[in-house]
Amino acid sequence: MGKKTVSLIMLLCFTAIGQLSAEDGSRLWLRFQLQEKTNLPDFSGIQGELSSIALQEFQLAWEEMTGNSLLETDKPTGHTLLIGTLENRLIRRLVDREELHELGPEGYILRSVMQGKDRFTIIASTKENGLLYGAYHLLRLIQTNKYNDTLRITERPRYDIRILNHWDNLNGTVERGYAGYSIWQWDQLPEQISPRYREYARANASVGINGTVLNNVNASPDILTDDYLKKAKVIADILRPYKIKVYLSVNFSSPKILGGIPDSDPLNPRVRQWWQEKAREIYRLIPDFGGFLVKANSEGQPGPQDYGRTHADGANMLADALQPHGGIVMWRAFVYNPTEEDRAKQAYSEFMPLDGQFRKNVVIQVKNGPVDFQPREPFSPLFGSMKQTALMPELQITQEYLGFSNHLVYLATQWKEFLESDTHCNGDHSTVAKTTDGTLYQHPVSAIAGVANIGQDANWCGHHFAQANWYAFGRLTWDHTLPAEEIADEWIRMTFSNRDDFVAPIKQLMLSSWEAAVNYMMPLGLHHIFAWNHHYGPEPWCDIPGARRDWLPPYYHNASEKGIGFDRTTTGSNAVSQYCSPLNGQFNDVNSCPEELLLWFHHAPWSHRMQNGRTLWEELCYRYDDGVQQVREFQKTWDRMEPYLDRERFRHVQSRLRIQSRDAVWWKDACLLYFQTFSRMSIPYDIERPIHELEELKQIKLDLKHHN
Ligand code: BDP
Repeated sequence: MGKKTVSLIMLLCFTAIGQLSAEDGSRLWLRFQLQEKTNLPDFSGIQGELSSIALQEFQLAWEEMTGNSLLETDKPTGHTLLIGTLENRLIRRLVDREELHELGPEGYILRSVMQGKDRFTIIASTKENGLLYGAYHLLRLIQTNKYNDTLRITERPRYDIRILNHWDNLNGTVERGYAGYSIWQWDQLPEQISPRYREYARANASVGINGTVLNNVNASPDILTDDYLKKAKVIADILRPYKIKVYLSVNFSSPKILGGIPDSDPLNPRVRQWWQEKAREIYRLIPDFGGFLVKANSEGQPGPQDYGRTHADGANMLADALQPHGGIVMWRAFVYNPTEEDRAKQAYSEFMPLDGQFRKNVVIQVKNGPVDFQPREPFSPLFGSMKQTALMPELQITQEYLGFSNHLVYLATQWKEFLESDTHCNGDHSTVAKTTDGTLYQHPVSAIAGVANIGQDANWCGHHFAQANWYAFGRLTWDHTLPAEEIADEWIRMTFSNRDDFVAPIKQLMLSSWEAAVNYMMPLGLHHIFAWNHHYGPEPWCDIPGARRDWLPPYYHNASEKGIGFDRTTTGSNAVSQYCSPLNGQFNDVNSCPEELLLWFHHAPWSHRMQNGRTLWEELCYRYDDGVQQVREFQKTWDRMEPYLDRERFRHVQSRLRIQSRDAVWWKDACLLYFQTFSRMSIPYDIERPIHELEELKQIKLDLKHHN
């Protein structure tokens, strides 16, 4: 038997074993499947510092992909992979120093270079951070069959801080978490260390995430006790080699609760001193500690307003404590009160007057929309408007309002729509991304956060496809100009298969999945019509006497015989005025308001004519039905994919799609049956009839019997 035949047999055996072995999703997109030789670079050796984490990670992956390790070599011949900083003599010779410096500590060059007969693939950076990201870039190219011998890649991240927010409680539960208990096993730390911590670090580093807030924004003061800080230190030590900094959410009342001080007033010198000492204590344990995340005076959390002080007073006090150590404060703008003012206006009303009053190491963390991670919202009007203060977008990776981990919803499309929204606040093309990444407004630091969807489930995120959202979040924080499609493409290839017959339909499915969910849940700008407490299913009717109005669906949809939607025009709450011109005018006019946001900004009559000629009521019916039909198509597409993947993941996704399909019908029926009780003049909705027969239904009387 020739050498070639033996390796072919080995390859086939490996592939067969790979297919038989359990695929529980635990390896995420870092599966490094055994590759066919034709897909691999013809590296003859590797050169770099053995202690380099980038080199180690590359070797590890290479071994998985080839079954062999790469030879370390001092004397490059053939095709050498060269990984190094400017301390490496060869790198100094082959790479322009200036060019490298311009890319900063996290940027890198990934390049193919010929030197006489010798070929090099180079990963160069001024720091180890860049080498690590470069190594993962090269691995991604190999895994997705995109490696070639003419690479000319220079990269640097768009945001400085690319951070996950865990809403994980110290008792192991996760607020709005749908993938099991928290991965942080506080009860076992610091003695026992879960192997998952390191896997978590690798996964994050591979997509460019460089920070993590370990605990819930609804923060227990205990996190700042000696015990918990020692536990946090252990996690920080594990994440550090992967260039991930640890941050903590803090409770504003900590000085009072832990320090025995009578209050936590930010202007009280004893309180200020308590925070300074706490900061020193933290930095003794975690020298590169990132800083604090704070939810203050929001949903019952304590804050500076408890003492008649402002958000700026509170944030600046913490910023002063962290400043000597290089830490930052991420102060959240998610604030609203049960006042008469439209909830969507409140963050802007509270924070705009404070613009310019925050310390340089404070970043205001603003949710993408003005209300709360709804399936679709316009961007928060703080973006673009607040110019003297650094603002960081907060996205929600966990699907609190998008079907938990039961629904397949790829969120990169939603995030792209948000990041590319033009605020017009600094002329045309002042997109949200450009107003926050340092392009248009310069601040000492730029940042972006995502609420994590990670838990102890074997597949980390509950749904195999929810991993794509973790992945996409990282990729977009690194480069928000990447198309959602390209990110999906990479993820599918690395997570499942490179086969085009699989990649193309699944990519299509992912790209339409967010719009489908908007359709079957809350089309045309409807929002917050969930069951008020768990946020899973529809309850547009939910009205609890005595409860806060701004937690209840009727506050948001305002359905009546006259019409439906929240009037935020100049004759309504006037939220439109918080947007820069010409958006304010555009949103204000029912004829120029984007139809996707119609009911966000307008209370429109049921008979309102849509651009396609349908009435609003008809369009609502069609949208809900479209959503249902789309999910049914997803099911069919997925069923056709059976031959391309392992049984375990196939079945898992298949059963989740079944739930999603059932839920989509539930949403459609609940919302349409409820709304039509108001829309009497319009065509009735009949639960038994497909909506596309709507035209014929004009004469048929509503029959609610089936629903009861
Ligand atoms: C809401 C969640 C709640 C969070 C809050 C927040 O329902 O659990 O605590 O946001 O962001 O979406 O603080």
